[in-house]
Amino acid sequence: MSETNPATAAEPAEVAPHRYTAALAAEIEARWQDFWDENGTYEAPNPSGDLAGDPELAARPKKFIMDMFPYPSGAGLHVGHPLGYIATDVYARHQRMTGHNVLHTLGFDAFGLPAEQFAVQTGTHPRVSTEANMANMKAQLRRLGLGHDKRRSFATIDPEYYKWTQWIFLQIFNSWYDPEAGKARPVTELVAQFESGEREVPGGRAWSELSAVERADLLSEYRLAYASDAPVNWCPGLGTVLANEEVTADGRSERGNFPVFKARLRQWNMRITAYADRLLDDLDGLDWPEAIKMQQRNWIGRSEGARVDFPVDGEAITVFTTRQDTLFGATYMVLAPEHPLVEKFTPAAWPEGTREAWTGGHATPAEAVAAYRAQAASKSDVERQAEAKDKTGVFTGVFATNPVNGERIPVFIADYVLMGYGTGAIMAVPAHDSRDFAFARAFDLPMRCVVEPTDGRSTDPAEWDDAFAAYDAELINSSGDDVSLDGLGVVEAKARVTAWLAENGIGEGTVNYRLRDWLFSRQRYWGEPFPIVYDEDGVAHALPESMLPLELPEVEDYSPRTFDPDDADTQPETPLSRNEDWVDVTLDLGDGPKKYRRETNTMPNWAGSCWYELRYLDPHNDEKLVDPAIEQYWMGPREGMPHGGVDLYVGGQEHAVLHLLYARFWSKILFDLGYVSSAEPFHKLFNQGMIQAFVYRDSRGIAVPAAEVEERDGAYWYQGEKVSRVLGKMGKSLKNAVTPDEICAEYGADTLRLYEMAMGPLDVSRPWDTRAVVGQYRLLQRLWRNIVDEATGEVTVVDEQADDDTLRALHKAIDGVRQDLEGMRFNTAIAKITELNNHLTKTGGPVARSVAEPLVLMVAPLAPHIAEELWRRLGHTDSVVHQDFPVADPAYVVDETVTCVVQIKGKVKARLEVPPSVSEEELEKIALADERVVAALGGAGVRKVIVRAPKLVNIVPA
Ligand code: ANZ
Repeated sequence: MSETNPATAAEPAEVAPHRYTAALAAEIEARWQDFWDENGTYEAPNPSGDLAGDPELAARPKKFIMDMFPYPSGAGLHVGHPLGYIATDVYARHQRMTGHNVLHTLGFDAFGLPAEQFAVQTGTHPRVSTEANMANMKAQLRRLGLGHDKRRSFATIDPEYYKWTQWIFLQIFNSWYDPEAGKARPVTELVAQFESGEREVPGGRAWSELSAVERADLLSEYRLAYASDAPVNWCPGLGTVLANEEVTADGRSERGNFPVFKARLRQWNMRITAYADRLLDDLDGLDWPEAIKMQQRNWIGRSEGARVDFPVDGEAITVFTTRQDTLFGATYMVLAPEHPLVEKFTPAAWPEGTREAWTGGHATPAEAVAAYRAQAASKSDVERQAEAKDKTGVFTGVFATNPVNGERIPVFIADYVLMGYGTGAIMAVPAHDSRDFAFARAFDLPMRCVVEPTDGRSTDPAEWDDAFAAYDAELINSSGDDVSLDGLGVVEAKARVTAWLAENGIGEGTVNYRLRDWLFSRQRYWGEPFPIVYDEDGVAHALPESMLPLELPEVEDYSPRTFDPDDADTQPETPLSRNEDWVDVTLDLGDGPKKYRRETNTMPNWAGSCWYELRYLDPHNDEKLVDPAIEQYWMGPREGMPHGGVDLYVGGQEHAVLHLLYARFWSKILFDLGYVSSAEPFHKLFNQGMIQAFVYRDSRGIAVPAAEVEERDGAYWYQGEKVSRVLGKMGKSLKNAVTPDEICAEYGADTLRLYEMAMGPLDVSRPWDTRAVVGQYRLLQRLWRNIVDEATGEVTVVDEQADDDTLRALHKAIDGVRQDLEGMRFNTAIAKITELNNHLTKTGGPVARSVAEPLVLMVAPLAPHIAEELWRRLGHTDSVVHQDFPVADPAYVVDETVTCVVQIKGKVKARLEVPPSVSEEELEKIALADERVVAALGGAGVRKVIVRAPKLVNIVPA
């Protein structure tokens, strides 16, 4: 806004020399920031190091408090970014003052695309630009006075850090999941089982007879990190594989708008699916927002159902269904167009019974199938899953047999069935599944009602508008020669038919997951290199630990090779592969020097954030991932935290699944292998809201600089033109970013901190309003004035006893602020401090030391610089950071009472002293129990009681 700053406008022309101004705040803040750094004020002692010789410290409970660490973007921070960092800082400071040993620091998640793209455009090494960005962000964050243990900070791009990311990769590569033990075990133990014959080698040969390649292929089926030919989104125009989220609905790259093809390429994967059940089950022990747990559950998508075989031409189509109870209602089948059986089946001509509508107008099944497959290939999974009513598909020309009743049912291909889910084939039950219903209507297929409708409709699907899909209903029309489900409820019918399928070898109960294995390689430069080399037979070998870190080599060109955008038959060529000196190496991996080729993909940018909490614990360890005693102390399980983990993790909701799921997965592997005692990384999760900002747009819809917009007569104007205003995101592209630097310069960091914390409950989004910041500035000015004489700079507090009113105000504030800070209700804590401070201002006269000191201590977590300054000025020599938080005297906290008048038939019979907050029910009870009232009623019943809490009760006797 282009108006004069109200704070400076309100400043008298002659500012008192010792007034709390932005200039004084800047001086105080810089001075204490330097002091804290020099004195290591925020350094957290570790149990086996510093704590070992200090029993008092060692006895303290710990608190490990973490933020989701930032990506060092070139744009720097706007005021929205530090919201969470300030909140964790306030919380950490309060925890320190309430007797905890607090670990709080911040690192950088610094591999990633923006730096790489910048490198491609400018030739600047990503490390150079990333480090410049980090330096800038560090300076911005330091200005906020965040109490981080700086010895523990690092970036994921540091070779000393990614050495351990690579090391963890190797542990994962060298492990398999043993479903019987329910945990990961070393691959060497699996090999021992094959060698001894305890576990059979598939195909019945002996392990010793297998070639090296055969052994490698077999182990690959078990390893938790494995290379496989996975269908991926290959974009020749960009020269890289893309994540699903990077592909548009019409099958093109979001960036560059090039065609994207589904191609099978050799890629690294992580077998996260092996952990699906544990990832689900352990959610129960976590203190996370329910919505996030729900998103993880949905992502994992556990469905209990059955696999059922439908015979066809001597083969079987296996379907996955969650409604095996509806088998008698299956009137046709659908295969995903990519299903491998489709080629096998397709007969030369349309068989008898084929309807016109099923053929798609094609002369033969082969033609119809080929045309339909081509059409389906151009659609994304998202499009295919969309609940569109117009279903498409074609008949394959074959009929399958429904195993429960022997009926011949036609087999279709249709794109609403996906290859990547279940078995890629379904039995269609149009009466009870909406998608099948729509398809059956379009293709004129029979429907049979097998679950009796409970909503009043008939049992004839021909009369329906949609499927009947309920669970609490009874089965009908479901009797065959061998099995009958009629009269059973859905749950019993499922159990009955599943048992029957299993007895007859036709199917079995099974659990299916939506979760897929994690595609773990990228064709990029700016990521962790894989510690893997291939021998001449193409067998992958792990590098020994002594060869870690495997550092990223220097390259001339950071971009992947691009191709003709329409040439689907190309293959990615990674930036690392062009560096032959690096790629082709002779190494001795224990059996003499041999030639190898390095893996030239890099890890995805999620890798570095999968374990960073552990590095904060023991950041300089180059012998071990983390010292077990240190890990146990900060993260180990304890009461209320069955799986251990970080005590508080704060970050945005956008990381609900991927990051949080991947980090949980890695934790579980490290736990299984005995490297850590915590099976979960983050015990408590908190999502902060967003700081929003007004976006102003001109008539063409283009955002205009918010700072230059004027408000006049309820409308908004930019350069004489009327502009519109909506609440949106804050950011450079919307031209509405406000930087913390500007606000610090204008008011100081303490004011910014207070403003951000006072804006509302932390988990709620809130609009930024620069003009409102001054309110918190004034609070700090009044606080200062209550303790320091603005003219002389002398401390004005007196050693006299405070009056009762003030003591009550003080202790109520202490009681409330303490609870609010513990509960992360920072906005209400600030309101209580403001109230107390206003009370002191109103009372006038010098403030008693016994009130001023606890007030300063209460302010310390929120506005640490001014608190440190006032604390010292009050004569203390130790930092305010490690003082004890004040404790309320209960004698002053009890509510004062108010007098309540009790009337019977309008006449006053009693006066009661009650708390002002008494509820109506409570007050009625107290009144009716009062002996004077009981006596006055003289045994008469009560007809009516009118209560006006807390002052009046009127009783009407019967
Ligand atoms: C018969 C049936 C009858 C089904 C009924 C549903 C209702 P969730 O719960 O999400 O796991 N299905 C199975 N594989 C599929 C695939 N590859 N593509 C599309 N749909 C597929 O969903 C499981 C249900 O989704 C399965 O149960 C199957 O349809 C369908 F009244 O089988 B059902």
